[in-house]
Amino acid sequence: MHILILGGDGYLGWPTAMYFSRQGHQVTVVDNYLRRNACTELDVGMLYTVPSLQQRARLWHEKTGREIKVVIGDLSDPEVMRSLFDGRVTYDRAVDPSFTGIPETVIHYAEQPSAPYSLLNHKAANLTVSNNLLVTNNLMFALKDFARDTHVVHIGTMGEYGTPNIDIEEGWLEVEHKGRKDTFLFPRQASSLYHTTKIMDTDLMWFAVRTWGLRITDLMQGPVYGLETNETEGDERLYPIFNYDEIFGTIVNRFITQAVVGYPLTVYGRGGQTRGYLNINDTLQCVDKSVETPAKSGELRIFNQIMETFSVMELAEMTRRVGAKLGYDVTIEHLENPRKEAEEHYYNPTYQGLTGIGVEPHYLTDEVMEGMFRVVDRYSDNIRKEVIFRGVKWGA
Ligand code: USQ
Repeated sequence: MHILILGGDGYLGWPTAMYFSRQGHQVTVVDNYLRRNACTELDVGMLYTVPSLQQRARLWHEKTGREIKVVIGDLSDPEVMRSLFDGRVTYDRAVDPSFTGIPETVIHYAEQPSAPYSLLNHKAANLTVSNNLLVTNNLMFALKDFARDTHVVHIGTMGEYGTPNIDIEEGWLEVEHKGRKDTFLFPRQASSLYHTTKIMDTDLMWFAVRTWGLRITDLMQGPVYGLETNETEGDERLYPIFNYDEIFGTIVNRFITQAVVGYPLTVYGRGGQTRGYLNINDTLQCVDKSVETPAKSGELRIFNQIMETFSVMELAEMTRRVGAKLGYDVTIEHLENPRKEAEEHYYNPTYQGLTGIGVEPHYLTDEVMEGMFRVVDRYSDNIRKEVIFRGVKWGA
């Protein structure tokens, strides 16, 4: 299969590229280094230096003999997107002469992924809105014009639902109103501008599915943790981009980094905020199973991509417990919450769809966390305490 990965440089994009390449698929990655450049501009620091996409593809080739094709380009430019489907970008036919080049699957990660970044200021907000919506819309039009049978796997977010006071279904809700019934997208109410762009993505994709019969799987993913996948095999040059700063770092990765350098764990507010979490290896499994069993033509299939739920305080306590076992003195601090979000709330999402198509969940056990502590500790000299918390305020 030819798999096109949009956003191939990111935390999930590069591991996904190696995963499918290892399986023998033809993989092309596209990226414009938006996240790397934002990290440099904001001087956020990363746990280790990550080679460029071309360098990583070369390393991968040296290790496995497999090719990952790299295209550097801005997918919010419609011509860059269209060139991937209309023959302007040529793909290697050496492996299979009948290969048309049209990707059978597109995995769409090409978005500004950070909620705090989207609320830094009006410029970052506009970049988030324009990048995320234009990339998705450009993809919809390219598929309509050149590749209606191609299956899209898009990474959405559980944050689209927010924290409603009712059970969260997988994407859809049957509503009975004045004696009549219909099925609608589950009501969405995001708590950041970034999450709001993901709601708008879903709406753009639902329009394209209804109107042009496209086939799309939208994976509503929770925060991901971890850095080693089966393909990295302990070679740090193939590790994903790993942020621990307030803007691009996510909570589990941040808490472990904070624990390693003796920085009090930054619990925002009361810490009752509950989310669904998953291991980076399970992201790969979920995407893989979605690719293997694609959505039908004219179907927008939605899965909730989480494996278990935790509150912020539960994660902090676990980090403290595991850290103590390893000899770290971990403390917890409740900071005034810079975000506008419910700190105690009902949270009961359904998430059986992906296990129903064969995903086998891995959980955040003490052993898994210990493994992450060990890797992060190797880079403890690189950790810059001043980027851990800067307090980007939602309401300011
Ligand atoms: N939090 C803290 N302390 C911190 C960092 C976060 O208490 O130092 C809290 C936040 O207030 C929030 C929760 O932990 O309630 C999760 O925050 P996060 O920064 O790990 O995740 P979030 O901003 O929601 O976004 C991340 C990814 C995003 C993805 C989303 C899935 O950056 O790309 O879509 O997780 S979800 O959270 O389910 O919407």
